[in-house]
Amino acid sequence: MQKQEWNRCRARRGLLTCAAASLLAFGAGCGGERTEQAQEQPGAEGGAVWKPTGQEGSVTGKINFQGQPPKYRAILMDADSVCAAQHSGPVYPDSVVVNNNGTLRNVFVYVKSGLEGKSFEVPSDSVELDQEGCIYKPHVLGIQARQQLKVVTSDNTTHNIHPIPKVNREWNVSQPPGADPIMQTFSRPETSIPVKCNQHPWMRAYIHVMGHPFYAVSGDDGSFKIEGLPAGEYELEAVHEEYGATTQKVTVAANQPSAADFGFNAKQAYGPSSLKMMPALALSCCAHGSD
Ligand SMILES: [Cu+2]
Repeated sequence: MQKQEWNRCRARRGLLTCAAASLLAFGAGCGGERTEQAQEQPGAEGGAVWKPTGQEGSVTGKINFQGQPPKYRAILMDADSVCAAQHSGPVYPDSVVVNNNGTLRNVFVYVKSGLEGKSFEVPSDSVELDQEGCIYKPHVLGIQARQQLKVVTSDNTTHNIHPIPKVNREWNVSQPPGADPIMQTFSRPETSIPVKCNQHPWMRAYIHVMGHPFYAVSGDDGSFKIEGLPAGEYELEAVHEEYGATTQKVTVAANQPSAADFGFNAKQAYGPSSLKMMPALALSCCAHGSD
């Protein structure tokens, strides 16, 4: 803030208000510089960008399930005949899906802590979210902060993709039949971002934004695998949209597979996921436009 401007401000708004405004203006200036640095040097926020050495280990496991899953009614798609016509039988919500072997599908497992001080390259390939038969595919996906999300549609009806994040920028974009893919990014790590479609209220997906590439989603056999982890001690978290989150510690040795099974019980209360924005994994606030 220039001297003249400062005097004008003090006369009109008082000393404290002007001091706060001045600090904010200074902060904004610094943010601008940091943006340029971050663009030139992607790893600047958390030190050098981590590179694999070929000595990495892995973690595999499965998500066991106990108890009674909710009994769902078939989704009523009559409101849009295009959606209904694409299914020959009843379609059920894919919130709680118990596999034939008693395991739970669509659980997101990720490294919650143990990677402090490392920063990671943003993959150049995109992660795809399709809309097929008025259902999101996949139902749960992981993506790195700043990596491109590519939303495509296979349906002959208009969808409306509307993620509702808490710490990222909210967006809401329509996609008519045959439209180009919608390309979007999320700037900050955040678990469990619900995605809805304003046209079809039953459509729901969950996006988990990570500051690193170490995550997986349990599949139709309830298993998951996180590969390429540097040797170390980690805390893993398993997150399910209905049951919540549970954590456990795991040690990964160089060139070795480790095992970590999780369990969810329908009768037990679990807390919500609580991804902390670790300094090394938190990305610059202003590196990508307005969010
Ligand atoms: Cu839709």
